[in-house]
Parts: sequence; structure tokens; C-alpha cells
Amino acid sequence: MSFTSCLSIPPALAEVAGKVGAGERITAEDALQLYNSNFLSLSGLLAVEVKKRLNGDYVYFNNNFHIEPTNVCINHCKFCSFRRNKGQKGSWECTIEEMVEIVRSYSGKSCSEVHIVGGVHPDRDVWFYADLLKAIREEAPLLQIKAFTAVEVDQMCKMAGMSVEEGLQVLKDAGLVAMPGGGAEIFDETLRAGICPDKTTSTEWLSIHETAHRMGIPTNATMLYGLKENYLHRVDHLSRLRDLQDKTGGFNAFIPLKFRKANNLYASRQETSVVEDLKNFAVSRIFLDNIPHLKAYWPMIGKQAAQLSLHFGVDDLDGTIDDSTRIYAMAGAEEQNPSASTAELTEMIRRAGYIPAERDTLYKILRTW
Ligand code: V47
Repeated sequence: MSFTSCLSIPPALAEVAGKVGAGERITAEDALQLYNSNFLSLSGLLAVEVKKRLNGDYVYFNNNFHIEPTNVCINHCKFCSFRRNKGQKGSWECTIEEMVEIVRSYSGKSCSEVHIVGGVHPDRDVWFYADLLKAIREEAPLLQIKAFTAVEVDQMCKMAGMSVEEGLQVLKDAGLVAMPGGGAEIFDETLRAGICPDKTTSTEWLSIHETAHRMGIPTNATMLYGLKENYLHRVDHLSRLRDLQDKTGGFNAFIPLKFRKANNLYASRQETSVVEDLKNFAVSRIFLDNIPHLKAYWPMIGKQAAQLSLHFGVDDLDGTIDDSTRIYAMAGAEEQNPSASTAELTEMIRRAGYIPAERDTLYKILRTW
């Protein structure tokens, strides 16, 4: 007798559970079954099973900080609380010297990574950003640079009159180690046209990541959820990522990003519940069986929900961050001044029953507790 047959679980769901237990890949229809069911704890159990196969009892974090070069942006994404026009009150455009100064302020603090993401600036091209990376590398040769969403890369290459491949080569030569997963939003073309009409398209986003993977630049992937989409849209998004990962193997981590409503055009909408957030982590973990890591970005959902997510398939808590990012605080995220000490992150992980592992950008373990 199977484990699930002793419980009052609908047969279709028991079948999905059986597949996950046997290590089989689930289909899009199976993922929909999980999304549509109210057996949250079963989804959590299955997600932890997949997580353990991939990462054992480790839960990763890193010692990092962010640089947001500018919030001036040519795009007009309706969910964004961060963007400003050039010269508008509240806009900023850091110079290379100012950004190197930020890096210098972290010397001696054992950070292994700087995460650089900002608005899509109207006049800064690949050469500007390559100079930035070179200057950072000169200042801190051991610091790994994870930088620029596919949307930023798209625009900076166009500005320089280069193909994406040529532009990424310039950035790689200047010190780019990996790319973050932002700008994916939701791939469904109709929804995307409504919420971020002038942004890099879904096909272009996927193609830029495919090019990066081919060139040996690993990347992350995200999904903005809780804004207009239904479960079919989410499964479509996850399917496009899983298909690309089957082809390239270049995604390191998937990060679901919960829509936050403050200070943007969707302020009157309701945000998702913690139950929905945990379900989304679990289904993502089970469906994306080929992406090694599932990250909970704690500044967005808060530390308590992030700790709970470790029982829904999450194996990565991002990093210490040191209050160096504004994007989510401006959108009303849980953490208005996000900062976590190594002691705090290791304690969160240990109290959830896992082994804390400090990692670098490429998931090499630097230390365990
Ligand atoms: O693409 C913007 C999201 C992303 C809102 O790769 C919002 O390690 C919710 O991708 N509500 C950029 N989300 C940041 C990003 C990221 C963050 C942390 C780690 C990594 C990584 C990547 O932020 C955007 C967009 O999807 N976003 N506004 C909002 N109101």
C-alpha cells in the first residue's frame, strides 16, 4: 500500500505524488493539479523530497551587497515603484567612481559577491558598464560580479551597436561572472504587453539567457507572480524555463518574486497570501527538476516566511545584503532596510533543521556550520 493511499488525497493528486516519489518528471497538467489543490503540506513534502535529492540538507546563503547604478529607466513597467525619468526628483545616476567607493566601503567585510542591477538607462552602453566592471575588479579582485538583467543587457548592446553575443563577451572579459534573473516577469505575451509594454520580449529574454549559457555565463531566472496571472500562465512560464534548461543547463537558481503593490500603478490590488507564496515555491521546486537551486529572496517576503519556505523546497536564502537595495523597499516589501548578519542567517537555517552553507556566486561552498 502506498503512503498516499492511507490518506484522504484525491487519486489524481496521489498519482502526482507517486511520480515525484519515484523521481519522475511531472507534466504541466500535474503542476496544475498541485496548484489547484489545497493540500499545501503534501506539496511541501514533495518539494522537500526534490530539494533533498538535489542539495541534501544544505541551505545556502552568501555574503553579498547590491549596487543599483541608476533608477532612470526607459521602460514603463506598471508594477515598478523604482523607476524615474532622467532629472526627475528622486532619480539617481551613480558615477563609476561613486560605485567603486561603495565597493571600497566593503573591503575587509568578507563579501564574496556584488549584485548589480538597476534601471535601463537611456545613454549608458556596454562600454560604460565594462569600465564599471573593470574598475570594480581593480578595487576588489576577489569579489565575484553578478550583474545586469537580460533587459539591461539588451539595451546596452543595442546602444553600442553590438549583438548580444558581442556585448556579453565585452562584459565577460571585463569581469562578469554571472547574471541575475530579473526582467523575466511573466512570459505570457498578452499579460506581458499589459504590465510591461515596452520591455524586452519573452522570446528575447530567453534568447539572451541562452546566449549567456552558451558563452559559459551562468544565470538565474525569476517569475513575477501575484499580478493578474492565473495558474496556467505560471505553468507556461515554468515550462519555458525548464525547456531552456534542458537545452543549456545554464540556470543556477530560480527565484519567484512576489508582487508588492506600494507606490506603483497596481496599488489597489491585493497581494498574495503566505499560503499562496509557499504553494508557489513548492510547485516551482517540483516542476523545475533541472534547475539546481530555488531561492527565497527574504527582503521581499520577510525573514519568517523565508524560513518557512525551507520546508517548501527552498535551498537558498540569497545573502546578507546589508541594506544596499531599494527596489523592493520602494514597492512596500516586508524589509524596509534589508540586512542580515551571517549569525542571523545561519540561525534561521539551523532552527529550520538544515545545514547552513555559505556559498560563492557559483555555489561553491565556502563554509558550513
Ligand atoms: O525584474 C520590480 C521585480 C526584478 C516589483 O538573480 C518587483 O539573484 C515585485 O530580479 N513587486 C529585479 N517584484 C530583481 C531581481 C532579483 C532580485 C534578487 C535576486 C536576484 C538574483 C534577482 O524585481 C524585476 C521585477 O520582476 N520587481 N518591481 C514589485 N513591485
